[in-house]
Amino acid sequence: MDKSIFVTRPSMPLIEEYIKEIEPIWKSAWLTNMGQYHNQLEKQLVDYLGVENISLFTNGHMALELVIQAMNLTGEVITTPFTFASTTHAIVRNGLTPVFCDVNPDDYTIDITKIEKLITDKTSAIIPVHVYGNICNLSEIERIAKKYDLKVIYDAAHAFGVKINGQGIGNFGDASMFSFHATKVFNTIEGGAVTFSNSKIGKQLYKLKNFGIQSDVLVDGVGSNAKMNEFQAAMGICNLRHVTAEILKRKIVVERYRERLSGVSGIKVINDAQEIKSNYSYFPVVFDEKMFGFTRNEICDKLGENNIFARKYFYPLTNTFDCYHGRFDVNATPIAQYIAKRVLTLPLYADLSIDDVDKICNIILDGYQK
Ligand code: T4K
Repeated sequence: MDKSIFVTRPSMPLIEEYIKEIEPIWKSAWLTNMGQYHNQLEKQLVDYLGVENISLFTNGHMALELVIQAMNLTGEVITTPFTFASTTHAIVRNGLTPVFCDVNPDDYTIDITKIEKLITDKTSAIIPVHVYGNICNLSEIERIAKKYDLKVIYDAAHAFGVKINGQGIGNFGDASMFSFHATKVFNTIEGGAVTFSNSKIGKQLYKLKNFGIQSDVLVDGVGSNAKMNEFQAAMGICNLRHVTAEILKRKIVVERYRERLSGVSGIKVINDAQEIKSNYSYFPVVFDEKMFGFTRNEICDKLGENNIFARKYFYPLTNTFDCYHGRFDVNATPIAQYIAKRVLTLPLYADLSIDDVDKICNIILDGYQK
């Protein structure tokens, strides 16, 4: 049987490199609670991401939940349903109501022409998603947020290291959340971060991820526990040494996919925008069954029969989840619905060989009639 190919595989340092990195922990016996590795990684990420402020978390989801809490949002938050469960859950778990805006059909980010119609006197923020690392329309979102006095928190879980006109993507809006999960371009096993513009938010975030503790004798916030531990941070320090090379390897994989699949009738792939330095985090393909001759599900099954496990990110839409049954109008986001039914994210990771990409493309194109 052929080896299995999964949608992704974590980038990892050599085991020797990680062991060398963590050895001092046995002397210091300092395992967590904002230790030396945590602080070192924070500094290194400020440089790498080109941002002013950062706060590390035990995972991306808690980072998002707590930055929403730190902003003291109320009422309604405009967001998109074409995302991972985390984005919507983080809003709901803060006692807020997500109001779903449709996505645009070009890059599946929030449709900026539809935001203003959704704003009411209860709206306090917009939480757009840089889905697959595709960057939202930053200037238009900023214009709308200013006009209606709304906070903006970007879900940048997929956008680690992405730059626009040379500027780190974590510099936009009031804050951005990055995920450092094992499946991401850069990982700390589990992990995440918030980058933010106002240093007051930093103090709030620090407290919220550490039980609301201000000092030994003063607890003045209802905080959680979402600290990144030293083993996670050490993994991050190792992975950060290699991340630029890993992104380049991903780029080669993506270029091969594009070479094989662009221009095929009924297959939509997204190309790099000129002003964007991409991180090549995901490779989504949208199948129009009428033109291509096969449905997304048929292609997904065919790949599965060959031990190739592509994923239907992001199907189902979060506004159709069972846990939200009857709560949202599932027909309010028709473009997102169209894409979610047809999208497949193909395997993509730094060590995926070009032979494997060709094998995947051959299976996809098998039986396709020009
Ligand atoms: N916002 C957005 C837009 C997100 O996409 C995410 C996470 C978040 C927020 C929240 O960030 P975190 O709290 O996760 O930091 C995976 C990831 O677990 C999740 O981080 C990610 N988005 C989501 C898109 O994908 P699953 O449920 O699909 O993971 P799983 O376990 O099925 O893994 C996918 C494939 O990856 C496996 O088939 C094989 C491979 N894999 C996975 C793991 C965990 C490995 O090779 N090694 C591993 O250790 O959610």
